[in-house]
Formats: sequence, structure tokens, C-alpha cells
Amino acid sequence: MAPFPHTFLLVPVCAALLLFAAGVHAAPPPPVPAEGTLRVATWNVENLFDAEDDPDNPGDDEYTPGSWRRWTEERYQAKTRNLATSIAALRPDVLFLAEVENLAVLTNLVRALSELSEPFEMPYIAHRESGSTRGIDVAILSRHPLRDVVLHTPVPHMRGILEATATIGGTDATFYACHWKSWIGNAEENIATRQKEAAAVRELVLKRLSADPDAVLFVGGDFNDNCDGASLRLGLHATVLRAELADVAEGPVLYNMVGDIPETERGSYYYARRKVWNTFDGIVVPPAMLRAPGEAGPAWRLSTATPHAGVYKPDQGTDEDGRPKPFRRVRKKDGTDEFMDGCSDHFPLWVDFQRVR
Ligand SMILES: [Ca+2]
Ligand SMILES: [Ca+2]
Repeated sequence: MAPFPHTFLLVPVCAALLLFAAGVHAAPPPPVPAEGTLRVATWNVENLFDAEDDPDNPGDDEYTPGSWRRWTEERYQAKTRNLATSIAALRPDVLFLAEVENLAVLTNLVRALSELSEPFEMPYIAHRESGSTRGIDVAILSRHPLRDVVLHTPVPHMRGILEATATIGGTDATFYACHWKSWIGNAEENIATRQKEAAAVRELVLKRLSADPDAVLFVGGDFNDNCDGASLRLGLHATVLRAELADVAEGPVLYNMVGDIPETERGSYYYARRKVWNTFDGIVVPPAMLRAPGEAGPAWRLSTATPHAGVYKPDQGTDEDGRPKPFRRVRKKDGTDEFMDGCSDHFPLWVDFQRVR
């Protein structure tokens, strides 16, 4: 037999072994986007604080070299490098971020991306300091210039909704970055806060769509509510079920792209205490952006490629059980401490769109 078939066989076997060595549960990144693709991703990067104590931000006191977290410059830079490596593998054109301390950590992340052995340039940053009591903000990184940056604050002392616009392929695209109220504290108050935040985003989206029914827009981030939760369904009017898009009695129903990810692969956050996967992260678009490329409508549509949406489990950010691996000091059950050297307690989520005109 000619040697050729053997060589052919050897490649997949080696790839499988490498995958095993890297941890069977991390997964290769999605395919490199084809020409004319817009890849939008969202990632809650879990407390991306620098190591300096900002006297104006009491929320950062947990993340200083002298704090229990032992948050040193070295650890901060190591976490940033892990995030950069994972983002470069995912190759988003626009990335929604949640839980960043300030503009400096974003600039540092952009620099880390450009200093990789295979640099990935995302030089444009949208960020505004929010009034968050935890001292964390939302942000947007982009390969395209961002403008008209506005922070909407429907609820005081929260992260707010960060809006920014980019002209991509000759069309304006508007991005709304979200990080709604968490589950910490009073449950009823939290639900009401999320509802208020969701309703505020809904209002911004409807305003944009009434000015231009073919508007290209993306609502992305960590909603702190599952993809079928009340704030998304009743506040934002976003669904994961395409059949529900037809119900337009209260205006257009938006589509949460999580609906296109198989249910067994949707988990982006693992709640260890209850041993359950959640999908708090999402990217929501107007229904017109789902139309087939041949139909009239927005210049950017959901990609017809397979797959076109997913949760990415990066090598650096996935533990041996296939769950998100954070980067922080943790107290173990036996009372000893451990420094986890991953990325975040969330996985990033991505969706591909394509230009149709
Ligand atoms: Ca700080
Ligand atoms: Ca401080």
C-alpha cells in the first residue's frame, strides 16, 4: 500500500491526542470567519480589575495585592494574557464585555491582544465609567471604529446600558452592552431591577427600529437571567423560540441567538452550588436580521453557515470537568487555598452574521 493513506490517518489521530492532552472538554474555536462575515461575541470576564487601589472605587478593594485575593500585578497580567489568547482564538469583530474595572484594563487587554505571537488587533474601545457599587463596567471592543458612545442609566448604581455605533461594510450597526442585576441580595428587588433594565433596552431598540425598520443592531451581554427568564421574555420581549417571533401584538419580538445553539451546548455559566448550567449570556437581534439573504431587509443577516452560533470553551478557560475555569484565589472545602489560573466563571458566546448587500 502506498504511504499516503497512512499519513492521512496519522493527522486526525495526533489531533485527537493533542485534544486529550489539552483537556477533552475544551473545544477548538469556531472556524475562521469567511470574508463578509461579522462575528459578534459576548464575554463576562469576571472581575477584570487592575492591581492598583483606586481610592475613588471602593469596589476594587478586594482586588489589591494586600487583599485576601492577593491580586498582584503579575496575576492581573497573567489573567489578561489568558483572556487575550482566548479572544484571539475566537476572532470576534465586535466583543461585548462585562465586569471590567476601568478604561486602563481595556487598554491593557487591547495591548495584550496585539502582543500575542499571532497578534489580533481590536483597537477600538467603547467604555464609560458607570456608577456601579461594585466598581465594574460594561464595554465594547471592536475591529471597527466605534462612535456615538452613550451610557444609559435606567437604574442608579448599576452598570447601565452602553450604546455604541460602528459603520461596518458601509452600514451603521448599533451595539447595546448589558450586564443586568445579579441574583445577590433581595430576590424580588433584583427581579424588579432586571425588569427595569430590560424595559429600558427595549425602549432604545424600538426607537431605533421605528426610525429605520431595517436597522442593524445587537443587544449583548450578561443578562443575569436565563434565556427563557422573565426579564428577557417580558421586559426585552426576546425569545429563543422562532415560532414566537410571529406574535407581534406588542411590537416586534426580538430573537435571542441562544435559540440557535443546541440545548445541551448552551451553558455559559455553571452554578456550582446547585450543580446547574445557566445561559445568562446572549446576543439579541431584531427578527428582520434572521430573514434569508434574498429577502428585503437589513444589510446584515444571520449567517447561513453551519455552525453560526455557539458557546466557546477556550483551552485556558476550561477546567477538567468542561466547566468555566476562573482566575482567582479560592478557599477549598478542606480549608486550604488554591489559585485558579483560567479566565472567568463564564464562557464567551459568539454569533456570525453575513453581509447581504
Ligand atoms: Ca483598581
Ligand atoms: Ca479601592
